[in-house]
Amino acid sequence: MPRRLPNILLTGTPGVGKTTTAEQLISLSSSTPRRLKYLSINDLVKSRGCHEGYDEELQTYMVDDDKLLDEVEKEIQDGGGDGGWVIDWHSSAGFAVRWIDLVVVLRCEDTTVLYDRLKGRGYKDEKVQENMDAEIFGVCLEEAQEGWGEERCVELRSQEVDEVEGNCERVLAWVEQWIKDREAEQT
Ligand code: DAT
Repeated sequence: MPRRLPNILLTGTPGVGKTTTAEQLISLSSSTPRRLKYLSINDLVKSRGCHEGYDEELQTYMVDDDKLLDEVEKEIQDGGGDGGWVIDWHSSAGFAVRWIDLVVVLRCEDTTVLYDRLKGRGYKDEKVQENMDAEIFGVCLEEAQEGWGEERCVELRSQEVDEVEGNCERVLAWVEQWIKDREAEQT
């Protein structure tokens, strides 16, 4: 059974605005027939114990990828069911291509902006630098394009506050188009 709504992976370097954008997407879609559901992988890692503890030095959970991907698979019914998931994670590695219809890669290439956001979270200099390097080199975008191809990956700038709403509107317009295309295929 094809899913009724597309699944969207919202990815990008930590601090680019994935959670902010996902929350707004969920809120904007909540009063429409295309209600989207939020899946925070950060929360899943913690609530389902998909990790081998918290590394104080690296300021991160040591994620057990196999366990995590099993939990994601369960949660989104292996890409079956109704769909409509907005998945928030800093990586697309290990995600089955069939699970996801669109990968949205948020970008904040102005490193002074990203620096302030990451510092604001209390990250150590080394961790801030590591994330800024990942953003400069476009690591998340490259990873996503390798998996889904350029046509199923969209890169959106997320530097200014007012870009969040515009980005959400673009994603929602894409959802509408995805539905129309599926309906056309079935007739
Ligand atoms: P992520 O989930 O990618 O780690 P976030 O949504 O938690 O990022 O955002 C990090 C911080 O940056 C948070 O204080 C909100 C702010 N922010 C996010 N997107 C923004 C944007 N487009 N313009 C300005 N601030 C933004």
